[in-house]
Amino acid sequence: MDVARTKGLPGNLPASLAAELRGDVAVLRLSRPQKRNALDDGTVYGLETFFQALPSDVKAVVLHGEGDHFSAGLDLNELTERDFAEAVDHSRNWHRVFEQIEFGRVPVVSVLHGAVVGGGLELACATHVRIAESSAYYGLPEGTRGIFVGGGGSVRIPRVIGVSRMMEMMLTGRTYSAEEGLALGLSHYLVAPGAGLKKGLELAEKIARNTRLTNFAIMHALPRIAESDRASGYLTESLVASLTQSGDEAKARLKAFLEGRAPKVLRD
Ligand code: 1HE
Repeated sequence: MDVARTKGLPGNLPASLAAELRGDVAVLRLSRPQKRNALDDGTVYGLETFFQALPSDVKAVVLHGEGDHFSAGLDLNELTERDFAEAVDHSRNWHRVFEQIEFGRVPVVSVLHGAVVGGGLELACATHVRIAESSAYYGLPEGTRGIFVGGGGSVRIPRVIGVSRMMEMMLTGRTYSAEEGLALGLSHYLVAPGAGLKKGLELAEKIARNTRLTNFAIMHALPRIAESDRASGYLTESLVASLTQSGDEAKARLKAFLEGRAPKVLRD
């Protein structure tokens, strides 16, 4: 693996974010451990800067957190003085930024540990592949704090665990462990403490080897197809399938397999 580099990454990130390049994978770290990586406005705008300015040769991103927790969610200090209109703007900002992650240019792998709560869980659910270390736990304390999710959580989280489970989490303030989160789909992998970043880089490198068109189709077409009616879904799928197959790289990969030069699909 390459030695960490930062060349080409935006130099104007806030102190709460640290970025580096490892080959064609960019690694972004939430770096505000003294506040448990609580997401203040500066950090949220910094996420936007990072994802907007990703160098064109970056093919995947790994997002992780410094310290004992992935993220304690919204920085509650910023909540106390807002009026209604400011609160709407704040929520809409989170929506815009997290949409850039979910529907951005490259897939994002998140590495979760410790608290993954409130806005931290909303952020995690905007990423495409989630790896949990066994210390991870998930919660939506908004319900018991007298507020509501505002970072797109009510749109994304029910698509992962269902409306009923999210409702119960918010009503009772219950948390799910890393093991439970794996069973529910909050994470796709469960690894030992400290093993998440290595696994994240390994998966991001695999993702980076996919063709650009396929990654685009998986990130952008698949969720839209899944949300459309069947007839529109079948139509869109056939168009996207044809688009990806027509690429030179896809043709070369299929030919390589038929000539015995490409890996087989074997069990992990
Ligand atoms: C914070 C925050 C925060 C920690 N905003 N400052 N999120 C929550 O309701 C979760 C709130 N946080 C916690 O429950 C705990 O901090 C943790 C379980 C995550 C970690 O506990 P611990 O014992 O390791 O740390 P701590 O002593 O509680 O916190 C260390 C410092 O971080 C402390 O500040 P200090 O100046 O006294 O050192 C805390 O005040 C600070 N801190 N979490 C502000 N969240 C778009 S809408 C999204 C809505 C939400 O996300 S609501 C859920 C908010």
